[in-house]
Amino acid sequence: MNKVNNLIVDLNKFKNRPNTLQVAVYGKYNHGKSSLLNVLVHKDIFKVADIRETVEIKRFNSNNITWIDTPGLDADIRRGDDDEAHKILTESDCLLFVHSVAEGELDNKEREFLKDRYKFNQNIAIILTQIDQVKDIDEIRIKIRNQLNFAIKPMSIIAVSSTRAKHANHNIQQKSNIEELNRLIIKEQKSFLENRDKEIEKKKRVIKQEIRTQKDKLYEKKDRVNQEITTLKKELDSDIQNIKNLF
Ligand SMILES: Nc1nc2c(ncn2[C@@H]2O[C@H](COP(=O)(O)OP(=O)(O)OP(=O)(O)O)[C@@H](O)[C@H]2O)c(=O)[nH]1
Ligand SMILES: [Mg+2]
Repeated sequence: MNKVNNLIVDLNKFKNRPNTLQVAVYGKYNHGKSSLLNVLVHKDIFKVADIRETVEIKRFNSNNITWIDTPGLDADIRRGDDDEAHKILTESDCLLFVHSVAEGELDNKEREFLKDRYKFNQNIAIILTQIDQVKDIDEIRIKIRNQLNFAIKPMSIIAVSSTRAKHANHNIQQKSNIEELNRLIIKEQKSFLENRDKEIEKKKRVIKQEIRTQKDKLYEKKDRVNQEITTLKKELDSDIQNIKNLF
C-alpha cells in the first residue's frame, strides 16, 4: 500500500498548491517590468525608477492572480539577484518576458534565456514595452519575431506602453494595448483553473486504479494460498490414511 500512500500524499500536495495563477515578469533591468505590473493591478504596488530598482522578488495578489515582480536579468550589481529571479521560473504558471523596444532587438543573453525556457516548455509571452518610445513598432516586432525563429510553436508577442495606459486621455490609453495583454492573462487563468481540476481528477483516477490493482493482487494471493492449503490438506489426509492402513 506504500505506492497508494505516496500517490495520496502527492494529490494532497497538488491540492494545497496556490489556486491562483502565478504571473511573473522577467527580463533585463529598467525595461519596465514593475511599471507593467502596476498597470495590470491598477495600483502603484511595485517600485519604479530609472535606475536599477527591484532587488528582491515581490508578490501581490489581486483578482485571483499572484503577480510576481523580479529583479532584472543581467544586472551589474549583486550577483545573487539573478539566481533569486531564476527560482521564480519554476514557480510561475505564466512568464511575461519584458523587453523594451527602446533598446532595439533582443541581445544574446535575452535570446539565450528564451531559447532555454522554450526548451523547458515554459509558458512564456514576450511583452514588448515602451512602444511610445519608437516610431515603427511593426518593424521592430518583425525583427524580434525573426530572432525567436527557434520556437516551432510561435510565442505570443504583445507590444504595450505602461505610460500610455496611465494617461488620462482615453484615446491614448487605448493605444497602450494593455487590453490585449489583459485578454491573454484571462485566457491563461481560465485554462489554468480547468487544467488544475483536470489534473486533480487524473490523479484521483490513478489512485483508484492502483487500489484496484493492489486488491486484485491480494485476491490472487488469497486464491494461491487457498490452493496450497487444499493441496496440503489432501496430502495430510492421504498420509493419515496411510498411517491408519498400517494398523
Ligand atoms: N516611456 C516609457 N517609459 C517607461 C515605460 N514603462 C516604464 N518606463 C520607465 O522605465 C524606467 C524603468 O521602469 P521600471 O518599471 O522600474 O523597470 P524594471 O524593469 O522594473 O527595472 P528594475 O526593477 O530595475 O529591474 C522608469 O523610469 C519608468 O518610468 C513605458 O511604457 N514608456
Ligand atoms: Mg522593477
